[in-house]
Amino acid sequence: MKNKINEILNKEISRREAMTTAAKIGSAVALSNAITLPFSSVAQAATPADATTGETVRHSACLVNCGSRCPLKVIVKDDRIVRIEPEDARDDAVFGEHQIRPCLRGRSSRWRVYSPDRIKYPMKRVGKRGEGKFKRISWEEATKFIADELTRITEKYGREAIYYHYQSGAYYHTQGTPAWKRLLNISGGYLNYHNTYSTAQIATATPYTHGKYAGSHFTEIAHSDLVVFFGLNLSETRMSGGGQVEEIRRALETSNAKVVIIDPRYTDSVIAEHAEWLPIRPTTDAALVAGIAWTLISENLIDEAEINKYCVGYDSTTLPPQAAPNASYKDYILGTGPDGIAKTPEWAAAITGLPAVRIKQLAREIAGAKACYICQGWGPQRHANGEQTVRAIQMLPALTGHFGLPGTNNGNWPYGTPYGVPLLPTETNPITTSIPCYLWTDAILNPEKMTATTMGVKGADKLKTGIKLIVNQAGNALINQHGNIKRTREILADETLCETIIVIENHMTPSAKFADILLPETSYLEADDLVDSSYAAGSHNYMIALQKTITPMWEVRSTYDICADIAGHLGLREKFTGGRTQAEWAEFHYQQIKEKRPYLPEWDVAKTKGVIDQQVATNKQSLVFADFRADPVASPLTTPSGKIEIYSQALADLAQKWTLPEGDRIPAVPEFCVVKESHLNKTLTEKYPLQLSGFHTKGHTHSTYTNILALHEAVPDEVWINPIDARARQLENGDLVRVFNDRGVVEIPCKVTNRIIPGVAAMPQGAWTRLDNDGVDVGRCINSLTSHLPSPLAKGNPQHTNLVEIKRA
Ligand SMILES: Nc1nc2c(c(=O)[nH]1)N[C@H]1C(S)=C(S)[C@@H](COP(=O)(O)OP(=O)(O)OC[C@H]3O[C@@H](n4cnc5c(=O)[nH]c(N)nc54)[C@H](O)[C@@H]3O)O[C@H]1N2
Ligand SMILES: Nc1nc2c(c(=O)[nH]1)N[C@H]1C(S)=C(S)[C@@H](COP(=O)(O)OP(=O)(O)OC[C@H]3O[C@@H](n4cnc5c(=O)[nH]c(N)nc54)[C@H](O)[C@@H]3O)O[C@H]1N2
Ligand code: SF4
Ligand SMILES: [Mo]
Repeated sequence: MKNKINEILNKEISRREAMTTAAKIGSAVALSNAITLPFSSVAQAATPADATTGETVRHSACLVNCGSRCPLKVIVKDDRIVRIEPEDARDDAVFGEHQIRPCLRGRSSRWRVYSPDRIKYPMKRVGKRGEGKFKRISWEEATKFIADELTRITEKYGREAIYYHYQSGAYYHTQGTPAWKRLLNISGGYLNYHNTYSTAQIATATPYTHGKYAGSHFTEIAHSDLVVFFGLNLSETRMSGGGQVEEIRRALETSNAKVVIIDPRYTDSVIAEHAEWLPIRPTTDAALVAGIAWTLISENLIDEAEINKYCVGYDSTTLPPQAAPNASYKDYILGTGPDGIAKTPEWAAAITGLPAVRIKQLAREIAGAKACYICQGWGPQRHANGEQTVRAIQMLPALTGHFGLPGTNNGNWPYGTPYGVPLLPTETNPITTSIPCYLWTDAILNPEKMTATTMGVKGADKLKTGIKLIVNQAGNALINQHGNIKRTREILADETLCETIIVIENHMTPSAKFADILLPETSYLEADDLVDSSYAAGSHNYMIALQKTITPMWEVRSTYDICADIAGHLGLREKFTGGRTQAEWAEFHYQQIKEKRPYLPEWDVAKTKGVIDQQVATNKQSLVFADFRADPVASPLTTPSGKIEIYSQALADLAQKWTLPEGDRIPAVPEFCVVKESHLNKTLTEKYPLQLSGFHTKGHTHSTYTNILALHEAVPDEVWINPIDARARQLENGDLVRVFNDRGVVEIPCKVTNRIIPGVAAMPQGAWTRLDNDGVDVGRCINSLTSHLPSPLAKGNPQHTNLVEIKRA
């Protein structure tokens, strides 16, 4: 049987063929009937692996970027993965039933390993760039070619021409990204990026208001009576049983707090948290906050002396001396500021789509709550005005005093507390120049325009050279995940711009097709490592040892070994390895941890345990701003004034210095800024009347897991549209539609549902782009519709801000 499976697997099956065959036989994947569906494997989870069946248990983990990190119990027979189960719950005093359960994606990882899309050998491009035509080469040829290209590009353009692209496909500790960064650093460095596709706007804007950036853990909700979430959707985006979704479930069980969720979509979180849904127009949260603030001030629901004790710029008494006398937040809200508009609930209602009466009532509820926990997800900030939305939401706790006390938050998102597993040391990058993560295509196309005051370059006034060599490891943002795919394709297809593209992948993704050199890496089920819990584990943290669950297939290799070989060609092998194998680095890291935690078992035992240790953060680590609340003078924030900066002088200065594109603004107080692509643009909406927002779907993690057909059966990629909008277009649920704007066309079935606000459509992000002969994206990738124009301050991705029209295909 094993030979039979290998025979089928080794046959080069194209993705299209596999899909057609799968459809024909009605099975998720038609590779072999010996491989069962992941869902049936869950049903078998109760059967323990034992000697009589010839099955053994191995331990791995799902290393994708969903913010969680789930251990996987992998059942293996004859060097084949036969099923995946959740790790057993540890029934001890600390964790009770707290089991780190993987979601449907992690449990289907076997299909990632045995996918017909797997890249099996190192390959070199033979066709035009992007065509996806390659020939097999040896590892020796591949690693020598890369070493030579690094040398050639360095000599011709300098080291800033080398770029390590944003990626988040596999959070390894001893291979993958840290290995590449170590190699690039010891051989001369590379052009850096700052901020990410995930949090560009929130991570950039928050320090201006709060300094250090983090929120209270959701465990605080156990002490709240009211919870207000803006675009926070844990039930679909933080699904691990070891992470935040579990944390919030328990906290709500204790407090029974009322939950209000503000989102254009009626998300699974609204259901799971028994919440009230306030359907809002995308990009308008700052207007909602302004309407709430107007009510708070007009109805005398706030304590201005208290606000002025903790904040700068609420009213004219605490404005910095450089500011105009009517530049305060209160002036902005009451209409006595420069724009002269009172931000009444009626004004906010016309913008947000929410009834004025509900906006007023929400203001009263927040003011009247004993302990209100206010938090935002990252959807509201992934917009063209995201920075202002972020700072506006942070106003609510500041105005109502719901911060620094049990049951409260500061309006920010709560990062997990790491366990503390070290990464392979990357050494120091001799290059300090850095570009905003979203602007790498500009750094290829127009490097001369990339300066500190126009495009947010840091560490230098401007770029010395354009990007000429890209390393793209475990990422699909080379094509699929970046805004405006058509534009990206055109830039990358021109070999005179970026001369060399190196891709390291598991699968033949849209990005992999743009490689000049394509290298196959192990999947995490074929790798050894020692990893930490991820950033959405909440107050819970743990350490997992990964074992190779099967022998790595074909010629796939660990990037640690690949990078060591490239280093060898550059005469740097010893410097790269530091005299250790990858396994020895993992052991070395473990010994460092064990020195601080002597109770841990010896490595030989630990490395076979899967989850080695679990901890929970203390209450003090969980609640933010407690010291500041108790004494703002003795325990100031890390802002320039030490207070919450409602008016930011730093932003006012920056707005003076920077050159912004027409229409872009960086106000010093959190104002509602109208974006080019929204319902408020009366010209553009004549052509494209629907706002289109993306969201992170249960069906995949970005584009990882997208090629698992069983997951498509469970969670199809569909565009959500309200029955009112569907009726106007004569669309029925399930109809194949075309979603289009000036940037592209996507063909996708529609889901007609009241779970989306009228006037707005929503599409899951992460499907693999695939163009038909007419250039229509039949792969259903939203980035055929999104724009690449960056937001004003962070120069971040506005990928949720789009206007489209929809018609039947
Ligand atoms: N299943 C799954 N989980 C994931 C991921 C995945 O791809 N799949 N990706 C992971 C990663 S890397 C990240 S960065 C996070 C992303 O986490 P988020 O950025 O929080 O996820 P999104 O789905 O983009 O947005 C969250 C919610 O915000 C809503 N929203 C959009 N625009 C607005 C707005 O203007 N105002 C308001 N109030 N709400 C708005 C969306 O409808 C959505 O329900 O998720 C992580 N978890
Ligand atoms: N329109 C729109 N676009 C978005 C977003 C959005 O909300 N809307 N979200 C953005 C966000 S928040 C993010 S974080 C990015 C995510 O974008 P990326 O970081 O590019 O994430 P993925 O699309 O999951 O691509 C990861 C790749 O890594 C590969 N991979 C997985 N495991 C391994 C491994 O062990 N080794 C190697 N070599 N490869 C591996 C997978 O096969 C996959 O192709 O997308 C961004 N793009
Ligand atoms: S995708 Fe996230 S929640 Fe799902 S198994 Fe992987 S780490 Fe866990
Ligand atoms: Mo992300």
